[in-house]
Amino acid sequence: MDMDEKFMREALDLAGKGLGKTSPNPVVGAVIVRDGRVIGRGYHQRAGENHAEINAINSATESVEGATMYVSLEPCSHYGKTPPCADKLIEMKFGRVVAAMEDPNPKVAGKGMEKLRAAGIQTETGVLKREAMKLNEVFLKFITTRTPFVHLKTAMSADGKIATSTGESRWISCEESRLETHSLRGIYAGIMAGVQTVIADDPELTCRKENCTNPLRIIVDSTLRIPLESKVLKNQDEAPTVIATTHRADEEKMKALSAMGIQLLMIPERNGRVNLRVLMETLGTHGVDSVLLEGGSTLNYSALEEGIVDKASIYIAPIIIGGAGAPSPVGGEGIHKLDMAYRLKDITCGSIGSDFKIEGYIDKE
Ligand code: AOF
Ligand code: ZN
Repeated sequence: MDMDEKFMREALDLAGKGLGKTSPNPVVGAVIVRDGRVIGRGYHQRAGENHAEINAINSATESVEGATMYVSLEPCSHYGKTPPCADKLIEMKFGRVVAAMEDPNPKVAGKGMEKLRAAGIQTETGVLKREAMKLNEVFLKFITTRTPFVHLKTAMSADGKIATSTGESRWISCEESRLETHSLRGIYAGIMAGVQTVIADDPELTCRKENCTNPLRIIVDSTLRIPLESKVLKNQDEAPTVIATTHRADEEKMKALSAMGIQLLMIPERNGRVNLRVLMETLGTHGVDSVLLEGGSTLNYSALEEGIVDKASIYIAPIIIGGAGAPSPVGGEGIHKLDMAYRLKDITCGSIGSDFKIEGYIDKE
């Protein structure tokens, strides 16, 4: 087995431990190796704290002089909340630095590796690059666009329904799929749903796993139809909620919601609804780097149509519901010509519990 890949895999695994905790920073892992032995390990644990490289150096069991550092993201070259890691690696006299990918942060973008090379350190970039880019897909989108990475997640029956014709929807997917959804909620900064889903299902939209941070609950509601007793309006200390609305919002309702501690975002309209692109830009300015979109079907279509969706995960349960009026994951008007269909690329398919899952990225070309 390729030794560089072996150690980089370890660095990526370490990086993964930070998922959901480093926002808006990337997840990064680092492994220090001498003569085929790992002598130090570290990962970035939280924004504002030590970078992975520094944690690995601090954990080293012997001198790192002449050793190789495997790091899942190019070492930084800029003064942020912490000094440049590249300078530290030069000072510690590393012999070789292997990075999985270049840092897409415009402040770094190759300058970290360049600095190391100029100091006479052997460098290499691109080992397990695909895996590294996938691990930091949120950071990659956010640092270059300042708008959140949007992940559409839905669960449907084998015949493509998300509820029966009478509106019953709990539970279509199996327990394993639902658990995975909760893990996702724990690593996304925000979770978004439309008011129709709130009215129909009264979901909590929290992460019900141990030690997980609740995502910001984002409800899209252009006229403020949300019932004041909805579960998403409760427990604001543990899981805050923002409602994206428009100038058509009811004044009294606005006052009532504000009094409950709910933040309202006034967003311009597009076709009579909340302009989702503007909403994403607004959320970006509030530091929300990632959004898990959990429908319902009208909002899902609007999100696709406005081009804000980056990734989609579709859980398919081995049940058949039927009913011409039973809803499917994506409603709205839909496309008219097949060649206009939204297409997934880089897809992965597999089974989870008794369900089947298909996942991919929206092809924006
Ligand atoms: C991290 N963790 O392990 C590495 C990062 O604001 P700062 O000083 O924490 O810098 C954040 C930037 O540093 C980040 O956008 C990325 O470009 C670079 N590398 N960041 O949070 C790390 N290696
Ligand atoms: Zn750094």
